[in-house]
Amino acid sequence: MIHSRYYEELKKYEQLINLKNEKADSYNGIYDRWKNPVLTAAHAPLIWRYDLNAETNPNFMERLGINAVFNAGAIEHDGKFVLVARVEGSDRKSFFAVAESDSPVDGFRFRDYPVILPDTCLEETNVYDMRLTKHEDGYIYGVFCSESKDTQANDLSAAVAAAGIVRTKDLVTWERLPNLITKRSPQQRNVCLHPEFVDGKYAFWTRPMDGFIETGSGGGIGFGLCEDITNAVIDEERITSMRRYHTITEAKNGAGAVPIKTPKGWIHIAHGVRNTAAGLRYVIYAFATDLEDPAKVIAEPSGLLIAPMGDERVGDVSNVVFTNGAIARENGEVYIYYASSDTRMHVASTTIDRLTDYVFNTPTDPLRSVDCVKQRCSLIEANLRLLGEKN
Ligand code: M1P
Repeated sequence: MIHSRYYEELKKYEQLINLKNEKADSYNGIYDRWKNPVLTAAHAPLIWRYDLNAETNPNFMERLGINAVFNAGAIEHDGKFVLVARVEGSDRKSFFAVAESDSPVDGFRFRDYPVILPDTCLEETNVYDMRLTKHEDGYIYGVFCSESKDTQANDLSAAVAAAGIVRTKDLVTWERLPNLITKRSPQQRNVCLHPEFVDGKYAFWTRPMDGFIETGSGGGIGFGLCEDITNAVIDEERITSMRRYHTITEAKNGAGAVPIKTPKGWIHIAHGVRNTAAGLRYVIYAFATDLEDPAKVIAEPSGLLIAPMGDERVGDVSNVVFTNGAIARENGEVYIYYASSDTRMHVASTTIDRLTDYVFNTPTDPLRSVDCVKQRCSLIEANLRLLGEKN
């Protein structure tokens, strides 16, 4: 017999899923934030968490809790907005689950079952942060972090990060391919497959790292080519968007959403990390690369695009915003799905036109306070002149 409490909880759950979203008040002309998170732990279906049977669960307890839902890959598929979220159980292990909606900003509902990844990598303990690429070869690829225990180290928490690869045509059946091998980088996280062939090869955005947390000598977001996606090996990685002293990418950075193709270049929405007395601070930033030579950075607006704001600042890993998925629609709309503080998913909306204007017309970072002041003074001067003319 189904526990009577189930129906009460179901009512609340349906209210949450059917909650209409609205734009937040904040304005910057670049994008609109939306008030409600699009996915949270409470969006996990009740059948994932409770045993509904009144005999085996008389107190209607959560048997398998969900701790957080964040860092989702995003894609438009069969007329739906689809997020493949990182779902973290109370046991700290993450898995992937598909949530979809007819709307880009609300109504996301998880499918009954999580993604069943073929268990081909026996040392793998945890999986997370899938980037979804609709590749011109006809497959949808998911590239994610495959984490294993570092058995060579004495430290109990030492881990090794690699890029796992799956592919699908229907988001139901997933074929697992061997993990990416980067010959010059011992660890990889935040790897993303480029949607087009480059010089007839598969192209990956990588993040060379010496260790699991520290990128060490890794200079920024890398770019590498491989002949065969079913046995992906990258010999050389070229550094594209670099880490720089006293900028938002000083500690590390990483590819985010799959690059968006625009007439002026590929627009990248990535994350940058700096260290503070309160720990690492993650923000989202943007840059553009060349259409002919996608590894060549051609525009780098100064500073951050999205920083944690209000409630977004607090969560399991506070002071973090992180994206690994955006949907650029044929009509020019762009939805940036981002997580806050490794806890929940949000959306910000913009357009290709606005993003292009932002990326190509925002001044670059002059890298020194004195030059930043000069940059700001010339803006103020031009504005005062204009206002003077008006009066
Ligand atoms: O905790 C913040 C983020 O940390 C990692 O990102 P990076 O590899 O750049 O440090 C990832 O594990 C990500 O999942 C997480 O959101």
